[in-house]
Amino acid sequence: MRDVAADASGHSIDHARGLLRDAGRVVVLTGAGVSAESGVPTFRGAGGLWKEYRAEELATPEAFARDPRLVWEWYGWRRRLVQQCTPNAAHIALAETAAQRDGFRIVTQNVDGLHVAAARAPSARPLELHGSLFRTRCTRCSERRADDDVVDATSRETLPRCAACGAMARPDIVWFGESLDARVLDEAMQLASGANVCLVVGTSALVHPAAGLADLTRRAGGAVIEINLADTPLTSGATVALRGPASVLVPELLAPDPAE
Ligand code: BV8
Ligand code: ZN
Repeated sequence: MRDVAADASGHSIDHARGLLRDAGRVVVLTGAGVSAESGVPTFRGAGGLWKEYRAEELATPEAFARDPRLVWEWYGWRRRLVQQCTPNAAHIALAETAAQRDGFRIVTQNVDGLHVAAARAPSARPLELHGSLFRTRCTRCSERRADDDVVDATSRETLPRCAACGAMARPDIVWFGESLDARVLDEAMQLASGANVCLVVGTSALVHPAAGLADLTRRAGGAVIEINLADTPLTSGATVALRGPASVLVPELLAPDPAE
């Protein structure tokens, strides 16, 4: 039985809150839409373009091999942009719930680090499926390093270098055509197939394998709650689909019952 409300009517919210209340294990899957109200451009929304490039054109190993300076210039721009942004009410409500409630885990496609910034406890730290804007990885020895410096992309010589072996460093981000970190993907699939509820927030659900996680929950008999401004390929299979901005609907959904 699917309960879709054009807007987030009380009935649907109550239904979704009931599912979350009764759930032992919850996995949350987020996309760019959860950070849109923090000012982070989404991929397919108006801000999805940088200069004349689409994200899918620059976020590939081929683009980096062809012109690492251009790709680093893009990631440098995104890093500076995101450093002006702060977690919104959706990030904060998710982090607070994950800190207070066992079996409530956040899995994100976002590389903006806003779920990490909102986390006040290790259990609230998200699984970052696609990496982070604030980490680099060596192109030779794969050494990973936290990095929130300003990127100097004036020439190949000025690009970030590996502190261990001196080779060129790349953003520690999963590009299109590249496999996700096997340990991270495995943990995400375990969480999804073991969850009673998969809460999907702000994703167009077009990029795989991330988009397949909600189906794992559904196939295991769990419920899927979707929060988005518009329909997605997940809507038809969702138990409850709520329409509205994440920063409003997520806190409403996760607020403790008045009685409690
Ligand atoms: C891989 C890091 C092995 C980069 C990213 C199966 C079928 C079809 C294709 C494939 C498949 N398996 C593999 C593929 C190929 C590919 C893929 O899925 N292509 C798509 C485009 C069809 N997948 C891969 O390449 C993956 N690797 O599978 O390796 C392999 C390799 C080759 C072939 C087979 C197997 C790697 C994918 C990871 C790529 N890296 N990010 C960077 O950031 O620079 S993906 C990137 O795009 C994001 O991380 C995210 O995953 C995706 C963007 O989606 P969203 O986050 O959802 O954002 P979007 O803008 O699209 O939507 C925003 C949504 O929010 C909208 O619905 C909107 O309505 C809503 N919204 C907006 N505002 C709000 C809101 N909702 C609520 N409130 C609001 N305020
Ligand atoms: Zn190295």
